[in-house]
Amino acid sequence: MIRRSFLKNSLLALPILPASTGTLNIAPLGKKPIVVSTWDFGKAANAEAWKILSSKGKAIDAIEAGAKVPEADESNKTVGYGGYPDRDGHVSLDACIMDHNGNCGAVMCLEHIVHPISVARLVMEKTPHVILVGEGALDFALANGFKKENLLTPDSEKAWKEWLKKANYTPIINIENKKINEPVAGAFPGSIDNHDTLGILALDSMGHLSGGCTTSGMAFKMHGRVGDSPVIGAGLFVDGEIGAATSTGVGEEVIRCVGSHLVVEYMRQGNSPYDACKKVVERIAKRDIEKAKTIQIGFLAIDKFGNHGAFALQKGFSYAIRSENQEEIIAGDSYFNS
Ligand code: SD4
Repeated sequence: MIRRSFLKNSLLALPILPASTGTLNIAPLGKKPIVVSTWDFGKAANAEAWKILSSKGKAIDAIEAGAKVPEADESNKTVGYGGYPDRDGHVSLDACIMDHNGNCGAVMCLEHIVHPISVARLVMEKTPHVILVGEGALDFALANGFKKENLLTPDSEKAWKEWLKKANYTPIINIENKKINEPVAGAFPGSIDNHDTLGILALDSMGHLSGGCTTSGMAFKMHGRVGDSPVIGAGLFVDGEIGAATSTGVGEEVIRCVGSHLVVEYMRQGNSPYDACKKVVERIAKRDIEKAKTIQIGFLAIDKFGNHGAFALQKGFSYAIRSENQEEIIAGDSYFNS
């Protein structure tokens, strides 16, 4: 009893550092607003989101603004404009967005529109639905003033044509994950050489959480294939009372365990964001350890206090943070360490 109150008093007296690896879920002081994003390219997304968050703007606006950065970046081959196409040469995009009240919207297999995150937001705000796909999503975007554009850049077209030389068109499950056919030999999906989905989570100065996820999906995927990114619960989940999570990597494996929702549920049970991400990665690894060795999956989470953490199957995963005192890229821990 005495020891417990001493501990409690000590914790009150000292500033609490981010519980990135601990199990205690204690609110650190002054951690909002804050934005975290997957991968090192999340840094540029965070910078844009930060402009809104730092002027007391809403998390949902910060998410959209941040996600639009890699979507418009031609050099990013796995999100938006310039993303690698599917095996038939179509650049098809997936995105979703969610706020602290459970409002959400998603587009899947959307072609010709540079900013799927903005279309997802309109689905959330202007329709009674959560998901629009393919041509329906495109029609909706065009009806709302989005411009139809060619998203296949010369660079991505070249990479696709190279891939076609060796590709066996016969659909093979997860062929896009096999090293031999990867655009950059030797790279796991999601490795430093094969960057992928942007997952972005923000806590604004009002204490409201929002999240977004945007991707062109696995390179040279089957036409019509949708991964975890635009699937609420899989690629993204936000619960305003608990926290938010997002994922990157081989989407099929994330969908199988409704990964981001599971991360949030682990946080609800009192786990730190780091521990919650780790538990889900461990579950994926345990289900099929041989498969787990060959793929990359990473989770990133934030709780309603601004504590954040991440965990991945393979080394090489990173995430970017932006808050008042912090702008950095953090290397995520991983299940496999070699
Ligand atoms: C997907 N999770 O489509 C996304 C893309 C990705 O490494 O993150 N690829 O499955």
